[in-house]
Amino acid sequence: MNFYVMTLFPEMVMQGLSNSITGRAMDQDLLHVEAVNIRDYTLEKHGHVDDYPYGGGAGMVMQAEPIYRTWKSITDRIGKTPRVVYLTPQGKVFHQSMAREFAAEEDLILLCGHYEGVDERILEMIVTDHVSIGDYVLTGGELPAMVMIDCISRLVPGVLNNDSSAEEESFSSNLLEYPQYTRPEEFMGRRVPEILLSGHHANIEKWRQEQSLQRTKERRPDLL
Ligand code: 4H7
Repeated sequence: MNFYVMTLFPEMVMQGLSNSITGRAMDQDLLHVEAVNIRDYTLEKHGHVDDYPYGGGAGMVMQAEPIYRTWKSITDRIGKTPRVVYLTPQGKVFHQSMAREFAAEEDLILLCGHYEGVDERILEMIVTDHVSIGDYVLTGGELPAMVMIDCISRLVPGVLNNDSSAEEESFSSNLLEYPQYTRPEEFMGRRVPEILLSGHHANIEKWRQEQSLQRTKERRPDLL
C-alpha cells in the first residue's frame, strides 16, 4: 500500500514510521510511505506557505496554491487520483472499521494542516475524507496521519506475522484483550496466574475470554 503525506514536516512523519513493524514493512516493500514537503511547491521567493486570514483573526492560514501543486505533482506522477484524507478535529472520528475500509485502498494521500488550518477552497477541491483521531486539539495533522498509517498498515497482508494477524479477529469481537505475562513466573512476589502454567489449552482459552469480558465491563462498558 502507498501513502503520500502532504506536510510541512516530512522528517517528522518519516522518522515516526521508519521503526519497528512499519519500518520493516517499508524495507520489505509491502508499504511505501512518502512524505512530500508542501514548502517545496510554493511559488513564493521567501518560501511562505501561509498568510493572514481574510476577515481578520488570530494566526495564519495555509494557502491553497502550494497544497494544490503538491497534490498535482503526486497525482500526475502516479497517474491516479487516490482518496485524500484531511486530518482535522472537524473530521469523522477514526476507528478500527474505518481503518479496515482504508486498508482496501491501493493508495492514500494524507493532508496535514498547521497554523489555524487550510484555505477552505483547496479542501473543497481535493479532499474526499475529513478524519479526526479523537476529540482533542493538536498543533498539526502529522501525528494523526502517523496514527492512521500505523493502524491501516498492520491490516495490509504480510505486514504483521501470521500469529498476530489472527489476533486482529479478536478486536472484531469488540472486547478488550486479556492480560499477558512472560518470564519470570514470579516478579517481586507476584505470580503468573497458575492456569497459564497448566498447559491445559481449553481452560486457558476459557480463562482468557472471561478476563476479556471482565475488563471490558470494568474499563470500557460502552463497548458492550
Ligand atoms: C487541520 C485543521 C487533527 C489541522 C485545523 C489536527 C487535532 C486533530 C489542524 C487544525 C489537529 C485530530 C488548527 C486545530 C489550530 C487546532 C488550534 C491541526 N488537531 N488545528 N487549532 N483530533 N490540529 O485529529
